[in-house]
Amino acid sequence: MSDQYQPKPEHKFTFGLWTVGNPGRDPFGDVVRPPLKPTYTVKKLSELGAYGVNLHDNDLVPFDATAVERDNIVSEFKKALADHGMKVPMATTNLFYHPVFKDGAFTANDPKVRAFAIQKTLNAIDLGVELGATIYVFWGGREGAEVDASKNGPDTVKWNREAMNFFTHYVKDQGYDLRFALEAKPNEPRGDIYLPTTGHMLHFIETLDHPEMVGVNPEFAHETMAGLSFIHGVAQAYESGKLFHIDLNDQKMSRFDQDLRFGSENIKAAFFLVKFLEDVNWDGNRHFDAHAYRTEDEQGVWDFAAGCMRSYLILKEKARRFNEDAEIQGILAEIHARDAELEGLMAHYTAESVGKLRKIDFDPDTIAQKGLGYEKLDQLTFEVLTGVR
Ligand code: GLT
Ligand code: MN
Ligand code: MN
Repeated sequence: MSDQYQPKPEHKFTFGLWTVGNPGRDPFGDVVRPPLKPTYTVKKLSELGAYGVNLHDNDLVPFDATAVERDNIVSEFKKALADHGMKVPMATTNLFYHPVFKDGAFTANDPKVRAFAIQKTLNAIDLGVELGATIYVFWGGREGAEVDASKNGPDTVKWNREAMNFFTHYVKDQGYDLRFALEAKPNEPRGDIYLPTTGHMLHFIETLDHPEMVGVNPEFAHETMAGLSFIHGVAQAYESGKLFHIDLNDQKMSRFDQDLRFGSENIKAAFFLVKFLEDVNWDGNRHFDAHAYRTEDEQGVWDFAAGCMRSYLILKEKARRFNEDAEIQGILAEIHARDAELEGLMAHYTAESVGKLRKIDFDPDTIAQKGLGYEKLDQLTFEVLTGVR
């Protein structure tokens, strides 16, 4: 293995405890791997070159743990983090596994369930902050419906909003350094999940009491399940200052949430994503929310984790080559040729610019005759990716 592709903490790669810890259960079959102890996962991931681990409250502390058990588990885990120089940059709440959440958490019809979900999340926020997290993810996997007669659409949006507002006020009151990242998914485990895409989330955020504290956590698999372009959603979130976190994995379109090893399916889409994050020098962690195939034993799990990071670094190197390729850059320079006068007119509405715009004598037929060279550009991209250039 070339050292160039060896992950290091400075690359800021993180994994959820639930990702490498995924035991391979699916709706048709039981676990295929024994559970991994969180402290062992910390050690193994640090040996592979990761920067940190992220977790749900119950990935670390069992749902029914007593306060004393909780404190013992947390102090043992903190020791493992310190021993291996690992961080917990992000935390989240498990609001989907226990049967109490079968009809949702913040959007369950039963107010007792909604209140319990808020109580559980307050405790989980405290846990995340205690471990050093500065990003808190909300993935509302059970916030949805199969029976549309069962819930009133606007109520579910309102309840979701009230919960988010409750938590932003709590975080401010506590003086925590914590921002929220909302993660969308179109379906699974619910027939339909509310706020199903990153675009829905971006609008919802603007309706909150403290929108500045809340951004998104787009996931490659989830946008792809919805048939959408992940990179376009990521770019929009970034441009709005809302790309607080990211879930990297891979996915075949229109299927169940596969959470595949990063780069394993859509190489070109993964490439443009990595290129984007690196070109804009995005300062977030490169978090992998994926898991090993069900066919794997523990060694396969570490092969999977190493593969996610190595593939990212390989694509990063390909992005560097793309950016330095004279022929590609020549085509891009032509495609991106600017027109300061016209762009100045379009940038801001004024009555004067309307007058000027109306006077320009465009020749649409001539403009339309120009070929744009995208065939060549895309072929050159393919050649960079396949190592021919
Ligand atoms: C669950 C889900 C992921 C979310 C996790 C965070 S939980 O594994 O499939 O996409 O990011 O709650
Ligand atoms: Mn995810
Ligand atoms: Mn997923």
